[in-house]
Amino acid sequence: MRTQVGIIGGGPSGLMLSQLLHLKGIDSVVLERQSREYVLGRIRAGVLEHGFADLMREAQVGDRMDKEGEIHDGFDIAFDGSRHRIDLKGLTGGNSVIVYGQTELTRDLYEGRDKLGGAVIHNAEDVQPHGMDNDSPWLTFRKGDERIRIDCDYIIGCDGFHGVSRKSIPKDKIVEHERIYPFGWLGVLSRTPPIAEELIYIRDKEHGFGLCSLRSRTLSRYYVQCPLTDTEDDWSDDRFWDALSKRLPADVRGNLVTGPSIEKSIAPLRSFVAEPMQYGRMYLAGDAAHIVPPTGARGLNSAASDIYYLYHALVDHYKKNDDTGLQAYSQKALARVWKGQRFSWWMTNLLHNFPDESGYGQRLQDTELEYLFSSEAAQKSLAENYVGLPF
Ligand code: RFL
Ligand code: PHB
Repeated sequence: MRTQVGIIGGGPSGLMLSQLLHLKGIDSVVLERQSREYVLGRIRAGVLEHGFADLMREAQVGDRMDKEGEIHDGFDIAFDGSRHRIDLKGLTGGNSVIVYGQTELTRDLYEGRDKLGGAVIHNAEDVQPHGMDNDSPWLTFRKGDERIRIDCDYIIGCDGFHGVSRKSIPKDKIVEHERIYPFGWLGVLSRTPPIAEELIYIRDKEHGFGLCSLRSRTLSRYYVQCPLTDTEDDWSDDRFWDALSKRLPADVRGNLVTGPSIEKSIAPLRSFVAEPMQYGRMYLAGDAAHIVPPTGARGLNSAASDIYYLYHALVDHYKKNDDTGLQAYSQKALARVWKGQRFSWWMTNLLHNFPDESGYGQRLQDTELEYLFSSEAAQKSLAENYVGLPF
């Protein structure tokens, strides 16, 4: 087989890039290790910035998002029993975010790929990139008993944190920066009406972080921080609702509608960046190159800016014979990635209980929140990062 751009990973990054390239007449093949059902079963992001939404529209898959996604002009932070609204719209001069699940947008991207006849190969086993350091790279994978080779001009690693792309780069050609947090997020999806119109981020001094989010008016998504040693089996639904309820500010506690969980999972929290995001003719994008703790809702949105830069760079290469975008890709993408890292780290520090933190550290954390609530300048900084810095 031969294609222009070989993409490893059929998550949001890989699908979005292949769809955008297709619309510009550039050929690609997406190799995905899992089945389509498996990819669509992953419950992850819920908050999109407008830059991401614009890419969805440019990729001609934004109709359902525009119809069913909810525009959110603000969210609450609850601390010490009271709630403070972060007025995203007012603080950013009219900006907001869109609440639309990653599952839904991945489904839209798959449908977009189907409609155009895009090549997405599922259950591709043992995918390997080769020859990235010369002019004719290729991919190999197994499908059943068949071993298949795809020659291409470029390889794009969109295969998430545990993917093969980044791991295929020689150790002396890449630097990895990492911070692991001493807790995880236990997430529950339930077919119940959300507790409030907008998201509520909670820091409870005694129990720690909580988050009330949603997917629709009938589907709620909640999180609480939990020890890294816990597993889903440690958390019955009753135990979860009790833990969440304890963190809720008193004035909304009565609005919580509980029900059976339809999904429950624990995600460890990690900050990670690999530099540079390129090795020869292979470029990394999205979670393959960097991840953030989900507290600032930046992960998918950071992936979107990588795809935006790569898409334009590849179009310039194929349509204008101009490689400046490709040459500048890593540097340009990383500049924005690090801002998302800083913000996610800051939000995580602001809102979680750190088991080993001293009294001094806890007082600083309290003061950071008190300062935030009292300072419009501090709220503006939060708001402009949350809605997404310009691409
Ligand atoms: P993905 O989604 O991990 O997709 C990578 C794909 O590559 C496949 N793959 C391989 N394919 C072939 N060969 C291999 N060797 C392969 N290895 C892996 C995988 O099966 C998979 O299909 O990466 P991508 O596309 O870069 O997308 C990134 C986002 O998924 C991620 O950043 C977000 O979900 C992060 N995130 C959030 N981001 C936001 O912007 N806003 C949010 O509100 C938000 N909330 C969240 C989140 C992530 C969470 N978790 C579980 C970590 C909430 C949570 C709880
Ligand atoms: C979610 O709805 O899953 C969600 C929302 C906001 C975050 C993280 C996750 O910061």
